[in-house]
Amino acid sequence: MCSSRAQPGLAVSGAAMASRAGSAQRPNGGQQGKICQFKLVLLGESAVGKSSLVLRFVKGQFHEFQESTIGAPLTQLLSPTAAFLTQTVCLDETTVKFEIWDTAGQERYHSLAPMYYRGAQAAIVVYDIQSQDTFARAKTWVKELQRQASPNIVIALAGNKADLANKRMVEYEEAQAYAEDNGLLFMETSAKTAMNVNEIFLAIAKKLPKSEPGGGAAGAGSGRTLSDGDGDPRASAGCCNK
Ligand SMILES: Nc1nc2c(ncn2[C@@H]2O[C@H](COP(=O)(O)OP(=O)(O)OP(=O)(O)O)[C@@H](O)[C@H]2O)c(=O)[nH]1
Ligand SMILES: [Mg+2]
Repeated sequence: MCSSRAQPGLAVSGAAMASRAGSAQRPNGGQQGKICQFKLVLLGESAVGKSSLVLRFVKGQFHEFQESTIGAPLTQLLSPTAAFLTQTVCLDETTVKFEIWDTAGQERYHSLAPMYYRGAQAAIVVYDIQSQDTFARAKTWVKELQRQASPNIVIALAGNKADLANKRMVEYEEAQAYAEDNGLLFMETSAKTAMNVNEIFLAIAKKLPKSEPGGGAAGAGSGRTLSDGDGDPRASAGCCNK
């Protein structure tokens, strides 16, 4: 069994991770079948909670006053408009390792987004349930991904800040219908309360194609290990190593 809690881990570069192969060592000493590594990008209007969702998923933390993303210290030279973290989800027979690119939502950085979603196997497009504008922006991100990202990209729509449902401006049903029409995974999330944060990453992990049929895609698990570090957004991921 994988540990069900995030653990402090090592800083690992994207290039180093991409070259890593072999089977996963479980904390109890057992061996898992294979490791699949995928590049995942978060997109959405500024202040919808992209960084907060990543922080919650990777470190189990939430900051009331999260700084707007313009870069993380280690990545500033290579990629000034996104932060890079990794996190691993254990399914029954597969370990899914996400290379997570948390982009800056400010409009002035829009033209740089393709650098991050190019080659991504998964994307989480985030909006704030308190704002129709952010939902409209999420739709334009989905369109852009459908036109310009990898054809098989798994896209999840996250209606974040679900803890503020009393100030809701986007109805659950409206977003769900949109997601259904466009073949997206959909969940309302809260980085603050952790509602559906692990779940949305887990749903993506399950939906991502594994190279071998039946290779753990349907398994349920929530264990994770943690590492974070710098890397190159152009590094490709998505291999399955037996
Ligand atoms: N109540 C509540 N506040 C949230 C939630 N998620 C994020 N926030 C707050 O919303 C603000 C913006 O969050 P960020 O995670 O920085 O948003 P972002 O999408 O990364 O913004 P950019 O980096 O500018 O693109 C911060 O003050 C967070 O504390 C949530 O689920 N609930
Ligand atoms: Mg951010």
